Amino acid sequence: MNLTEASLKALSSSSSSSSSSSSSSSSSSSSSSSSGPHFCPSGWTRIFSRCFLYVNKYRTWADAEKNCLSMRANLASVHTRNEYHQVQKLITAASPRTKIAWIGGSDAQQWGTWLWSDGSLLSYTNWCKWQPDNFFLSQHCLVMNYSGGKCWDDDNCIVRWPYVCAKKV
Ligand SMILES: [Ca+2]
Repeated sequence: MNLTEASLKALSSSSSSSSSSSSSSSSSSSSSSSSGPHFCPSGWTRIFSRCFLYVNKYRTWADAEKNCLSMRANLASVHTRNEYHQVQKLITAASPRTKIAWIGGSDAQQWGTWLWSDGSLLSYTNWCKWQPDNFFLSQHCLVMNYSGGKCWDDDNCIVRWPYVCAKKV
């Protein structure tokens, strides 16, 4: 569990136990309580042990991550080739042409050191040839479905792309 998840959990448990009057604060994710059955929320797709959501709205990487966080998720991390293909299928199903999309990798903190925003270890990679190239020394966020190879590219974090969120079931 990463820090963000931990703090969100702490927030939700304190609000549910101490303030019964403010029921609206937890309404957005009421169907996914940790004690309930292990389903993905409506609209999310289960891929192995996580729930994924493709959001076909153009956002910067940070705004995309922020929106994922508001749904108790992070931008998606991807750990195997099979998982990558499943996420690609999710995008293809929602979008006539497979599109470039943000996922949760970035090396903004330390150039060349790629991290997933959900705190998991970045070991599997699917970089396109010549990538990551940090073009104009300005590319520190990870897009998938780049070029004909539908592989990964580092892009400028303030470019707007659709994005994929993921969270544990
Ligand atoms: Ca690049």
